[in-house]
Amino acid sequence: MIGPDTAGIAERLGVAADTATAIAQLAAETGLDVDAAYAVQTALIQRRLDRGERVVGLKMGLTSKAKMAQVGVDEVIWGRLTDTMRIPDGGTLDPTAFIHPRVEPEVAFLLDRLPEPGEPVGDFTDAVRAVAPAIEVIDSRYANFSFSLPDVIADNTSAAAFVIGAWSPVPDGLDNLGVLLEIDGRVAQVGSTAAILGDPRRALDEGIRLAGRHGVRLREGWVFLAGAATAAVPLKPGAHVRAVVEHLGTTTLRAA
Ligand code: OOG
Ligand code: MG
Repeated sequence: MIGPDTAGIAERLGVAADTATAIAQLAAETGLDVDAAYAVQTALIQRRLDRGERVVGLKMGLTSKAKMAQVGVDEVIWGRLTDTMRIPDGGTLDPTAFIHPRVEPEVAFLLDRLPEPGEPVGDFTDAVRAVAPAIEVIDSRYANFSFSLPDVIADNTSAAAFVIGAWSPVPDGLDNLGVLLEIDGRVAQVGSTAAILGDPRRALDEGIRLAGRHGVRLREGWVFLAGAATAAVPLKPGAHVRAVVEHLGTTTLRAA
């Protein structure tokens, strides 16, 4: 049997992102399953590497019920972050370079040395050097932000951009910190880090395990986004976005 056209699908998704033009879902039509979808994601990232980008981290998706409910997919997924997706803290993003961008509040980890594949993480503070509040900008390349599980995996889990606040040493607990997303000084979402798999530290175990299945090993110095604690909110031109994570501080982003 001939499998799905990995390169062709990655090209369609890559062009959709480059031209900020939505496309129709494609997994059903092309017979993409989860494994084939991760192969498309790899090809999509390779397209970025070929033009000089570098992978700088891993992001988790759908680690909270709020997110699963918002997009109607209930499996934890992961995607890759590259250097050009990073926006400096307090920086500006041009929303017209995206299709229908949304922002969501996250917790970021700065990875330290990780155990060999298959070994347990052990002490979290050995694996993670620092933590920070973060904002992820997601932008599904599919029309109406509507997709199946393999569709969203192939699309690098809607990754578009991210902002990270100041790094802090790893606190004793990360499992019950208040999370706030403000747009133009008004509260848009409130939540708790407990929404992220009960404890965002668990997202790291899941990331190592799930990415490992596809031969991807997390590296020292990488950024790790544990997944949004709340539903995502549309990013409108001119908006000023602020994410606050209790004890970790604040990070901001402005839409041009
Ligand atoms: C998929 C990406 C989900 C998260 O933090 O849960 C994600 C999407 O919502 O389009 O990044
Ligand atoms: Mg996210």
